[in-house]
Amino acid sequence: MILLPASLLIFSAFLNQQKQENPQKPNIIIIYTDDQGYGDAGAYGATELKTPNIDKLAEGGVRFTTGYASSATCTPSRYALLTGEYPWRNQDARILPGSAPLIIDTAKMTIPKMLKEQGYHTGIVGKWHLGLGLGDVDWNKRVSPGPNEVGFDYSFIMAATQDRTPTVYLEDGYVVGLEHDDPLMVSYEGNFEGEPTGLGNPELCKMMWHHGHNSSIHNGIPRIGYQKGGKSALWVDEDMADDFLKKAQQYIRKQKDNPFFLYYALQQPHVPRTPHPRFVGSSGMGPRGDVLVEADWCVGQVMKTLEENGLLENTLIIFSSDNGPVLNDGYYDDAVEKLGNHKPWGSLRGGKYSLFEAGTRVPFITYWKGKIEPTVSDAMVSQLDLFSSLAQLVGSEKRGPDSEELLDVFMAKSNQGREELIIEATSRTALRKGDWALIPPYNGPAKNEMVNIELGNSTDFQLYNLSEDLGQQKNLATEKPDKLKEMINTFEQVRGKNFGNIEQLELK
Ligand code: NG6
Ligand code: CA
Repeated sequence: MILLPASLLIFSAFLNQQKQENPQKPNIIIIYTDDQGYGDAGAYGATELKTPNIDKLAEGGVRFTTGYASSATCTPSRYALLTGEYPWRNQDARILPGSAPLIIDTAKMTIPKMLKEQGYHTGIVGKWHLGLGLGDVDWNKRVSPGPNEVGFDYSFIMAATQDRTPTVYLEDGYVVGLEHDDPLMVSYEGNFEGEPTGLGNPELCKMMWHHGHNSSIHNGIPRIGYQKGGKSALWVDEDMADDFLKKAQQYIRKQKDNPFFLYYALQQPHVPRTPHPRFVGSSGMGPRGDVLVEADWCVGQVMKTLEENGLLENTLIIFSSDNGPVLNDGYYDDAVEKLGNHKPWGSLRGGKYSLFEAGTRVPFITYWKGKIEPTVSDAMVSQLDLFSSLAQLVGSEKRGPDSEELLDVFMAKSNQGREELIIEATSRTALRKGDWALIPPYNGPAKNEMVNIELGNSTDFQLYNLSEDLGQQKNLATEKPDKLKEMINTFEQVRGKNFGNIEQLELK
C-alpha cells in the first residue's frame, strides 16, 4: 500500500471538489426529427409503430410529457432552437423556399457559437432550412453565409427540405459532387427551358404529387421549386438516411477526443417519404411508418457509435422533433390509407400547422448515461430553453433572449418548468400557461382540407383546461371569464397587444 502525504490527499480532495463545482464539458448531441408527432414513438404511447431505440432513450432519461417545439412548422422551430429567441420576433422565420437567404443574423449568438466559446467543436448534419447566402445564390461557388457562419465548424446539410430544390448536399458551403461543366441552377420563379415538371410530365414520376410539389422532377419525385444541371451532385432520396447517418458517425469518431456539439437533423418522416429498400414494408404502415422505423434505427446506430467510442457516459443527448405530424403533406404515399390504428398525434388535437396542441407538443427526451436519473417529467419545457440551459451546463454567461434556465429540469433534478410559453403556427400565436391553453381569435379556415388538419382558427377566443381536457374539446372561454382575462393579460405581456387578426378583441 502506498501512503500518500497528507498535503497530497488534501490537494486531491480539493481537485475533486473543483471538478464538481466547475462546469462540465460533456459532448452534446441534439437529435432532431422532422414532423414526428407526439404519438409517433412507443415511449409516447404508440403500439403499432415500433421505435425501440427512441424508447430506450426515453426509458433511460427524462421523458417529457409537456415538451414543445417553438412552432408548428420547421423553419421557425429551428430558428428558435438555435437562437433561443421566439420565432415570431423574426418576420423571416417562416417556411422558406430553397433559394431563401440566411435568416439568422451572423452577428447573433447561437447555441453552436456559445459552445465554441467554451472550447467545443461544433457540427451540423442533416436538414438546415434556415436559408443560405444573401439572395441570388450561385450554387457553383461556395454558398455563404450559412451554418458555418452562424457557429458550426463543420456542416453537411440539405439546404431546405427533401421536397424542395436544390436536391443536393452542401458540405461546408460547397455542393457535394458538383462537376464544373454541368452547373447547378435553382429557381423558385419559373422553370428552366425544356426541363420536365411534375405538372407537365406525370409519366416521369414514381411518386405522384397531391398538392404543391409539381415543379422539377428528380429521382422520379416531383418537388417544390425548379432546378437544372448539377446532375452528378443530385442526391438519391433512398440513401439520404444512410448518407446523413454516416456523416454523423464520422463526425463523432473524428471529434471524440475533444468536447463536441453535434446537431443531427434527420429528414424523416417529412415528405417525400423514401425509406431505403431494407426498410420498405418494415412498419406495415407504408412509407411514413417505414421512414420512422428507419429514423429510429439511425438513432440506435448513433448510440452504438457513442458506445463503441466510449462516449456514452460523457454525452448529453437531446431528442425531439421540429413540429407535429401530418399524413398527406402533398404526395400520394399511402400515409392516410395505411395508417391503421396508429395515432401520430397521440391524444392531442391538430397536427403540423396547427395552434392546437399536436402542432407543437412533441416527443422530447434528455438522456445522459449515469448522470440523468430515468424519469417521466410533466414540467413544461420548450426547445427554446436549450440555449440557456446548455449555457448553464458548460459555464457560459450567454443566454438566449427568450430561453429559460432549465438545466435542473433537463437533468431530472427539478420538476419546475416554464410558467408560460408562446407557441406559434404559420405566423399565428397562442399561449400555454400552467394547465391552460389560450388561442386568440383568428380569421381563416378552421381546417386545412388538403392536409386534413384543424388549424385552431376561430372567431372566438378558445380556452382549454388541458389537465381535464388534453384533447381540447371543451372551450371554456365563456364559462371561465376570470381565467380568460388572466390568460389574455399574460399573453399581452409577453406577446404584445397585437395578437390575433380579428378586431373584436374585447375583453369579457
Ligand atoms: C409546405 C409544403 C409541405 C412542406 C412544408 C414545409 C405545399 C403544398 N406544402 O408549403 O409539403 O414542405 O411546406 O414543411 O407545398 S416543414 O416541416 O419544413 O415546415
Ligand atoms: Ca418539419
